[in-house]
Amino acid sequence: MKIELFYGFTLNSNKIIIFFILSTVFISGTITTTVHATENPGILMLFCGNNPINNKYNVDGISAGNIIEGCKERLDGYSWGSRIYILIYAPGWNTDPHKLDIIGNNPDNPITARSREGYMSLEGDECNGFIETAPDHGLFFGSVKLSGVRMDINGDGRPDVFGGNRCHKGNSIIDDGSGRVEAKQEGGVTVSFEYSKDKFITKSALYSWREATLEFDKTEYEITDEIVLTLTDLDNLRWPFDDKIPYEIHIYSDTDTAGILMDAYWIPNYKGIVQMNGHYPIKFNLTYEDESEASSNPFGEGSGLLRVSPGDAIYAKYVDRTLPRPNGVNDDKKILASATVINHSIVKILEEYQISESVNDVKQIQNISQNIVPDWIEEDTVLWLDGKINDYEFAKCVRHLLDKKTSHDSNTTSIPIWVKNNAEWWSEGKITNVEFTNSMEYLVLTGIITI
Ligand SMILES: [Ca+2]
Ligand SMILES: [Ca+2]
Ligand SMILES: [Ca+2]
Repeated sequence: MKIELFYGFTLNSNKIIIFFILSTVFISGTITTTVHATENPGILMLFCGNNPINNKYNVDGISAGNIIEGCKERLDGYSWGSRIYILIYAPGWNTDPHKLDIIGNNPDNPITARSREGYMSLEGDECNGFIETAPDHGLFFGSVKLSGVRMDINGDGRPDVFGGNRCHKGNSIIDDGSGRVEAKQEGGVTVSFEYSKDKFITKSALYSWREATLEFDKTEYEITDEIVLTLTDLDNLRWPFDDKIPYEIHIYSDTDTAGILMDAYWIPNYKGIVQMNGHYPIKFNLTYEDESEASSNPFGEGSGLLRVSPGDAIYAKYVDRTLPRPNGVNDDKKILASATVINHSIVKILEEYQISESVNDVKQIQNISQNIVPDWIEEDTVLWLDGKINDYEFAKCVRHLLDKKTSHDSNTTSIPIWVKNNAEWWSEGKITNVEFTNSMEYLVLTGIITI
């Protein structure tokens, strides 16, 4: 439910309640009695999809309402490495209006977090409780991290996450949070605050693994293009919150089927829930002449090199070991992507023949059809089909054919009308180079050449 208030805020139902509570506080002045023992203490908890105190912590002129207003509530979509930012509005626990009070590490009034796999409690003076956002706010901030379970995510045989349940001690509540709970493939995490004896305020959120995606930044590449391939797996780790570990991507082409292995690393993006920003890009270049070469840069910022031939498909493969149900915890899945290297040999031939809307050009094609195919073209076609010569060499044969450097004999076939249509559409930009190249290959294979 969302309501536009006359104050100009858009608030969801929880925030409206808090808003009215705060309005009451502001209108009636300070509340001097402790309310955590009363029946209706007005205590509320929010899970924020962003860090709600960023630049607002203990700053003059910022009210508790300002901070709550900045919390983008999020109750699902977390994963096993997520940090959940939490606000608890508990005015009764503002015991000293001149001091930052702390809640949740009192053994009688603990804050706890429970997931499907884990349980963590802040009871004990040494644990980082939740800290008041300003001396007289009655609003408390903390965070709980989902710690995963001991598991190898990237398939190198060594565990990358280690799980574990513990409260944090002696470090910064603001930066390091309050504690961590184990979380595996999917489940719910519930945070609870016993604000008064046997009285609890709780909030729950869902977490799950997600299937990765792998995307090239274009569908067709020039040989000179730098290729950016982006892995997105929201279940992987993020430096500096976690270890900086590589995620291996296998890159290969029709010409180099062995290809190269490239390491992808997270590009830092701290906006909102870090777990929702899971881009792990790699860059590489193409070559016709040189050997393929993986990047030697340990942080994945250098460029690799992949050997290709004109018209090749290029492929990328990543193995996602963190899959949502109905997959099991031990399942993995190959995530694949592909793109094409533009075949300039054939495109250039066609450009030389200036295929366009003009009648002359159609005649030109018709002239080609009158050409006679010599035996060596047929032989090369067989070699090409068998993969013994590459597209580039074959394209040279086609060029030769189109250059009419061929002898005439009796073997004549005509070009199918759809190939001519394709030529026309291509010249008008209605179909892509790849589509047209395919029709040219068809022309060569079946329109002109009969094997
Ligand atoms: Ca206080
Ligand atoms: Ca590993
Ligand atoms: Ca995944």
